[in-house]
Amino acid sequence: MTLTRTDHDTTTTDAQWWKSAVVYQIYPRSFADSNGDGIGDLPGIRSRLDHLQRLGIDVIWLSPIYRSPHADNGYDISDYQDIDPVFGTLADFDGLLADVHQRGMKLVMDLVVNHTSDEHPWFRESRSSSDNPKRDWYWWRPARDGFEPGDPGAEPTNWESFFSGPTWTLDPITGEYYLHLFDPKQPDLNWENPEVRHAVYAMMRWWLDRGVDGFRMDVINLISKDTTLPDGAPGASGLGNGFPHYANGPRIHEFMQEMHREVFAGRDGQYLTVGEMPGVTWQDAVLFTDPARHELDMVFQFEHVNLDHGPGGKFDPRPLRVSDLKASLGRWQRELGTAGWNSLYLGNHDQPRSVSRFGDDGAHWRESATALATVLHMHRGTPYVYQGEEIGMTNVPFATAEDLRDIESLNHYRKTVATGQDPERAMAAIRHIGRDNARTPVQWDDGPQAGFTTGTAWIGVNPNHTWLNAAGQYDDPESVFCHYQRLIELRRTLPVVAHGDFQMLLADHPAVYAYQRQREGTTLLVVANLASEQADVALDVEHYDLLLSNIEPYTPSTNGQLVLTPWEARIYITTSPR
Ligand code: ISL
Ligand code: CA
Repeated sequence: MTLTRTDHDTTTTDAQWWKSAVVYQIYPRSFADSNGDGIGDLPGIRSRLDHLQRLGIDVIWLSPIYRSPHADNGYDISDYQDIDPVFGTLADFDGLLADVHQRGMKLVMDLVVNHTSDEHPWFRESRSSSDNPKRDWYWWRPARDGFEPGDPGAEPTNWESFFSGPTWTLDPITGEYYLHLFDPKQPDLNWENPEVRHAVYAMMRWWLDRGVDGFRMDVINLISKDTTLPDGAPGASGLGNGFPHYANGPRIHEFMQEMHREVFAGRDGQYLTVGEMPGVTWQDAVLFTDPARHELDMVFQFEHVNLDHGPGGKFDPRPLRVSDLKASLGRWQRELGTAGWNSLYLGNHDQPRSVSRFGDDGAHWRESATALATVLHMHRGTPYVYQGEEIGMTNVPFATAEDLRDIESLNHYRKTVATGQDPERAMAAIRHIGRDNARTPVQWDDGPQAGFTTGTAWIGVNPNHTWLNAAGQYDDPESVFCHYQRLIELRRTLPVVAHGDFQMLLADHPAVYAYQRQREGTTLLVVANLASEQADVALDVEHYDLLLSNIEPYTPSTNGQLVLTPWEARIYITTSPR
C-alpha cells in the first residue's frame, strides 16, 4: 500500500507537536570525532547530520556538552553556560544548532540540576566557610550525634550512593559532610533554597533564548528531599537505601510547576520537556505529564529496564522474562492512555545495548533488533532512538577492568575486589549490564576505529564493527537501519501510530507480544515473536493487509492461526469497519 503524508492531526495542538515526533539521543563523546583526539565533539556531530536526516528523526537530545571535569562523563557540570573545550566552543554549538534547524530538526539539551560538579563556582563558594552566602545552596550536615567527623558511621544518614559507598563526604574545610547521591564529585543542590531554583531557571531561559528546543532533565524526581533526612532501611551492601527519602519528594510537583511557570510559560516556540525519573510509578507519571497540570511533557520511567535487576541490584542480574516485559510495557500503555503521555525507549547511555539485553544478538541479531524496534515504535508515546541502536549495535566483549571507563562499573569492580568477592563474577555482570556497553563509538564503517576517529578512541571500538556498521546498511533494504527508517516513516504518515488507542492481545502468551492500535476507522495490528523459537498463535488477520514485516517471505495465516519464525514481527492494517 502507498502512504501519503497526512495533514496536521486534529487531536493535538501545535504545542503538543512532540506527540508525533521521534527523538534521537546523541552521547557526544562517542558519536563522531572531528579532530583526532579520540573524543567525539560538536563539529563531529555537524558532519553526521545526514545520517540523522536519512533516518527521519525530528529531534536530537544531546547528552551534556557543558564544561565539566568529566568524573561522570559530563553529568558533573562546572559551568552551565559554556561548552567543554573537548567538545568545542559556543560558536560550534551555535553552528550546530543552526544546521539542525535548517534541516527541519530540533535540538534538546540535557539539564543536570540535581547536582553540580564539585568544581562548579557555586560549590567552591559553598564549601569555603559555614557562613558563605552559598553555604545553603548544597546539603551540609555535621557528623551524626555522638560521632566525631570521619568516624566510621558518622555520616549524617546511612544512605548508599548510586555509584557505591556513602552519599556523604566529609569536607575538611569546615568539618561538615555534604550530600551526593552520585559521586563525591557530584554534590546535590539544595532545591529548598529559592535562590538555587531561580539560578537554574535563569540558566534555562538563557539556553532557550539561544534557540534550543527543550530539555531532558536528569534525575529530576530526586530534587525534592525529605528535609528531615531519615535513615534508609538496611540494604544488601550494609548501607541503607535512602531512595524513598529523596525520590518523588514532598515538593516535587510544586517545583515542576514553578519551573514551568518561570521558564516556559508565555514563550513562543515549541518545546519538549522530558524528566528522567528513576523509580517513578505510572500513577506519578500521570500527574507529571497531565497537560492540565503544567509540569512536563513526558517522563522516562524505569520499570521495564529494572526487570532484570536481582535482589542485590543491577549488578546482580536475573534472567528477563518476556511475560514481565509485556506486562510492564502494556501497563504503561494502558495507564497513560488518556491523561498523560509516554516516552518510549529500550536503551540509552546508562543501559546495556537493547538487542543484547532484550533480543538475541547471536543467531537472530537482525531479526531481534528489528522485532524489538517494531514493538516499541508502534506504541503510543514518543520514541527515543539511542545512537547506534538504529544499526543494531551490541554489547561489548570487555576482557578486563582495563577496558572499562564508567565510574559506576569501575567502583563496583573495585568494591568487589576490596571485599574479597569474585572479580570474574563482577566482570560478567558488567559485560551484561554495565553502562560502557552503550558508550563505545558509533560504528560508521568497517575501517580502523569504525570511522569514529582518525586517532584512538577514548574507549575501545567494538570489534564487530567490521561487519556491523552504518555504511554497510544504508543500501541494504533488509538492514536494521532501513527497518528503523520505515518504522519512523509510518509514524509520520499514519496518525494511528502516534495517536491511536492501545489494546493488548494475547496477554497470556509467554513469547508473543501482540496489540491493536485504533483511531478513526483505522486499526493496526502488531504482532511480534520475542523469542528464538517458532511460535504458533491464534490471531485472525483475515481482514487486514500486511503493512510491514521484518522477515520475507512470510508465511500467511491459515484458519486464524499465525506461524511466526524466531523474532518475526509484523504490522497489519485495516481501514474497513470491523
Ligand atoms: O545507571 C544507573 C545507575 O545504576 C542509573 O540509576 C542512573 O544513575 C540513573 O538513571 C540516573 O542517570 C542519570 O544521572 C546520573 C548519570 O550518571 C547518568 O548518566 C544519567 O543519565 C547522574 O547524573
Ligand atoms: Ca574530538
